Amino acid sequence: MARSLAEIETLFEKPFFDLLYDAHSVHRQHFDPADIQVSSLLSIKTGGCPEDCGYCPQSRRHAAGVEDSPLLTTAEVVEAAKAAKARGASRFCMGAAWRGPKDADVQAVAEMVRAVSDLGLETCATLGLLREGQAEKLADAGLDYYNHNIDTSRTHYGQVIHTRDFEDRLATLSRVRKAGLKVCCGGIVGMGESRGDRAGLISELSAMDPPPESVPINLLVRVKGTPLGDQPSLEPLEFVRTIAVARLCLPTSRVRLSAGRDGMSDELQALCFFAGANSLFAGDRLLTTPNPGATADSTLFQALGLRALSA
Ligand code: SAM
Ligand code: DTB
Ligand code: SF4
Repeated sequence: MARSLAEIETLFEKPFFDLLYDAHSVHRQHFDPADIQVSSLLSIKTGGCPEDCGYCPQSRRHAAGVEDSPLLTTAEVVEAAKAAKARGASRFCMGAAWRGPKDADVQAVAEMVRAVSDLGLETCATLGLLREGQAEKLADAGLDYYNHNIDTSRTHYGQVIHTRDFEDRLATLSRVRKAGLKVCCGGIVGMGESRGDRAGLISELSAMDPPPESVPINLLVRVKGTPLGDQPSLEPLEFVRTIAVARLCLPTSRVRLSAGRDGMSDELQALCFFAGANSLFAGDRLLTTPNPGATADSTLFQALGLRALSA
C-alpha cells in the first residue's frame, strides 16, 4: 500500500536507530542481505548534450571540461562489456548524453544490446526521452532495463532542470513500461533540496504502479563548472536515512547505492547496505566521474560478507 507524503516525511523524522532497524527488517523479509546486484556503466556517447540538467558535466551549456566523443562502435561496447563481466558485473548499462535518441541511434543501440545480451549479461540503457515506438525497438533487441530518473521531487525539479519537465519524464517511463521493459528509476540527493523534497522523490517512485524494479539513489557528484559544482555536501547520516526510507517505501525494489560512492568511507557504505541498499555500480568510472575500483570493492565485500549476484 502506497504511503502518503506525510507518512514518508514522518519516517524521515524517526530516531536514527529505529529507522535503520525497521528498514533492515523489511530488507530481510524480501532479500538475502548478503546479495548485492552489481552493474557496470559505460558512456557510449559522451558530452555535448543540449539539455541543461544542473548537476550534469555532459551538458554543452556547462564548462565542466568533459571531452565530447561520438557514439562508440558495437565492437568497442562488447569489449567493455566482456571486461565488466570478467570483473563480476551481472548487468551492463549503456548511457548516452542525448536529450533523446534519433531513430537511427535506437537502431545502433539495439545492435549493441543484442551483442551484450549474447554475452550473458543483463542489459540496461539510459538514452534520455523516448518517442513512441522506440522502447519497443529496444525491447525487441533484448533490452532488459531502461534507466530514466525523475531526479528529484516535483517541487524541486524546476530549480535543477529547465529544458524538459517532470511530465516528459513520466511519459518516457510509461512508454518503457508499455513496451514490457523493466524500469530503473531513481534520483539524486544533495542538490540543495529539503528533506521534504527527498520524501517527495521517494513518494513519486513508490506511487508508480508497479514501482521501478531498480531504484538508483545517487549522491550528487559535485563537478566544477556545473551549476551545482559548489553545492554544500549532504550530511552523510541524512543520506543513510534516505536509503532507509527508500527501502521501507519500495520493499521489493533493488535500491542502488549509485553515484557518490567515491567520496564515501567503507563505514558509511556499510550503513547504507544495512539500511537496505542492495545494488551498486562497479568499476573505476561512472559515466565521466570516478568510482571506487575493483580492489576497493572486493575489500569492502570481503569485510562485510557481501557477494555479487550472478547474471
Ligand atoms: N542523457 C540521459 C538522461 O539524462 O536521461 C541519460 C544519461 S544521464 C547522465 C543519467 C542520470 O545520471 C541522470 O538522470 C542523473 O540522475 C545522473 N547523474 C548525472 N550527473 C550526475 C551527477 N553529477 N551526480 C549524480 N548523478 C548524476
Ligand atoms: C544513475 O542513476 N546514475 C548513473 C546511471 N544512472 C546512468 C549515472 C551517474 C553519473 C554520475 C556523473 C558522471 O559520471 O558523469
Ligand atoms: Fe544531458 Fe542526460 Fe546530462 Fe541531462 S543528465 S545534461 S540529458 S546527459
